[in-house]
Amino acid sequence: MRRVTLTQFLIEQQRKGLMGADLRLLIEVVARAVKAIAVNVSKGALAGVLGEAGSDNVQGEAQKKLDVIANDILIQANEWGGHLAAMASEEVEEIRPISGDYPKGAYLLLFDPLDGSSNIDVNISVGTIFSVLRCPEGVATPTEADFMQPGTAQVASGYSVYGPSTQLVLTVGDGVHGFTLDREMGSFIYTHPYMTIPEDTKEYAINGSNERFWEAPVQRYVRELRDGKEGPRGKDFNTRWVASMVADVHRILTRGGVFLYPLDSKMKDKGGKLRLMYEANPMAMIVEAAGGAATTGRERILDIQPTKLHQRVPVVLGSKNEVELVTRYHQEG
Ligand code: AFP
Repeated sequence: MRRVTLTQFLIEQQRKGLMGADLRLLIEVVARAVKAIAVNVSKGALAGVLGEAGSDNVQGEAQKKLDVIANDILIQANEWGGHLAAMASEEVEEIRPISGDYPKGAYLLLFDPLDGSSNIDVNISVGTIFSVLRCPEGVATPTEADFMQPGTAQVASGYSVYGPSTQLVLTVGDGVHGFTLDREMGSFIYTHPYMTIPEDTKEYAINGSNERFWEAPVQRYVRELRDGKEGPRGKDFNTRWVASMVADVHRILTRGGVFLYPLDSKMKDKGGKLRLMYEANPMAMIVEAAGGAATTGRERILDIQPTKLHQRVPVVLGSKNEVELVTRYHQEG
């Protein structure tokens, strides 16, 4: 069997006119950073990388050592290549313009360096999420305002999941493609062409401990799922909740499902739990490109006009018919 590497795949995409050389380079550099993060994640306690870093991130959450390591790897890998005008990280308050020592490129890169990091110490899958925007025309030194583009403006997005194998999943708009890291060869191999999400599912993911804080439409939806065969849905549903968004989304891309991190009364003033620019937008682009849907319960995620770099939103994504039902329940109030 012919093994297609990520590099070959990207060159073929470029030949089809789906991306330029600079976007190809950008994705290759992110993939290289992902390999370096995978090495650190997989060493675990042997490399002394588990546990707290002793600092808080911009979200006020305790940083793990691997959060800091993954963030540094992504910044160092991407800043000198000439393909970026600026970067923004979920772990860092301000955007990071490309230093004057290096040439500037046409793209803005946003990333959540290590999503699900509270799972690291218990050896459960974590991941990296990234989103690529175009730097507005004529802007030499981008500011935060230049990042305030809706998810529909993303030119590429992707994530890696550091699990039993390391996988990289990405889209440049033409379908969703998955690659598995061959650790011996050090290269990503194209293993999952055109990943699709079935329209229907019997599996849902939500942190049920928040039930009493949810809004009525989400309480209704989940109650009906739990009522199973005897309830209005007429079929049994199963729950899965990894608490690493990458792992939950990856399962949905592999076999369907619906993922909810809805608004709840504990975090209403913050707007939700998950971050629009680093989690919701890139995942929504992937999920839609795979035939699924992604909303806040009220509106399509990709249509949101961001107002803040670290903005949070409610998220409902996955199998289309379930996402549409949740959204309808919100409209009905
Ligand atoms: P951490 O990166 O702090 O572990 O947060 C992970 C996350 O943002 C997302 O990946 C999970 O789906 C969600 O939080 C889990 O939230 P709960 O801890 O409330 O279940």
